[in-house]
Amino acid sequence: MSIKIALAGNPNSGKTTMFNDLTGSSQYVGNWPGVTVEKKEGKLKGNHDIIIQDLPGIYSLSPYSLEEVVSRNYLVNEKPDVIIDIVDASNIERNLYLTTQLTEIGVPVVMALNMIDIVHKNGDVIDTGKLSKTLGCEVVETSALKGIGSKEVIDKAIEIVKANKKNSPLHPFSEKIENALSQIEKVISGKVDDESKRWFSIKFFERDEKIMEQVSLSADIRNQIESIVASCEDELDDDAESIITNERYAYIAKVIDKCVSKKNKTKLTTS
Ligand code: BGO
Repeated sequence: MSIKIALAGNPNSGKTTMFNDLTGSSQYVGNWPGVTVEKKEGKLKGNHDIIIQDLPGIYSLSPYSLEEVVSRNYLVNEKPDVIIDIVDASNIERNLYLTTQLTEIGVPVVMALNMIDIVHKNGDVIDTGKLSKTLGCEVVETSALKGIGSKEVIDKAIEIVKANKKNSPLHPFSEKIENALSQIEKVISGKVDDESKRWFSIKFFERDEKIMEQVSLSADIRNQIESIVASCEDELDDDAESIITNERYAYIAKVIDKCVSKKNKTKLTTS
């Protein structure tokens, strides 16, 4: 059985280092169709049934950059069997912004908590068990530069695919938004596949035109979605996109508070 694994992560998270470690010389480099964004694909060293698709380095899955659009189209339309989310553990807070979005797509996610050597060197501690439980995905510590953990990440990813495990997005938005999202989910039911309906409802909530164009929705459905979004905006007195972004940051701050202890915390003084 051939398995498709996608590598996603922020620029400089160690994605290329991990990709090279996993694939060795078995790589094909080209461009994504129609755009001059580099496309790298390879086969896992020692098991050529495992195809590894390297995605461009990205911070988010917004519609505003070519790299992000290429990545999200691949993840949502081509549907790899599993995503390996490469996170720079020494910059975990910033990197989790993408993670919150990857876990909404409906494809299982395994997190490679990379650059863990730097975290250890700094004397910081990340509770990977808590992180895994909180985010609802497997977390494996890695140091791609030293070749540590890459095999474990791949093994976890393959195990998840073979067991047909799904990760449920545990990242909840506040009640009002969750209500709006479930109303949108109902309205678009049957128009998108079940596994991706959360992703689509969030994108529709954000009025993401690129995604709206991909799914043919009648004028009536569009109007229903617009009235759900507008009434939530009214209640929360903010625009839909900012509402989602701010809630992601608030959620990440809570995750960090729960799972990360920094040796050198910036201390607040009263003087
Ligand atoms: C340079 N640990 C540590 N300590 N470093 C790592 C790890 C890790 O686990 N993984 C990767 N790196 P990319 P993207 C560099 O290139 O794979 C390092 O953008 C340098 N180069 O070696 O390129 C990796 O593909 C000169 O560092 O990331 C690389 O995601 C001085 O992180 C950098 C210092 O990795 C980015 C570092 C000329």
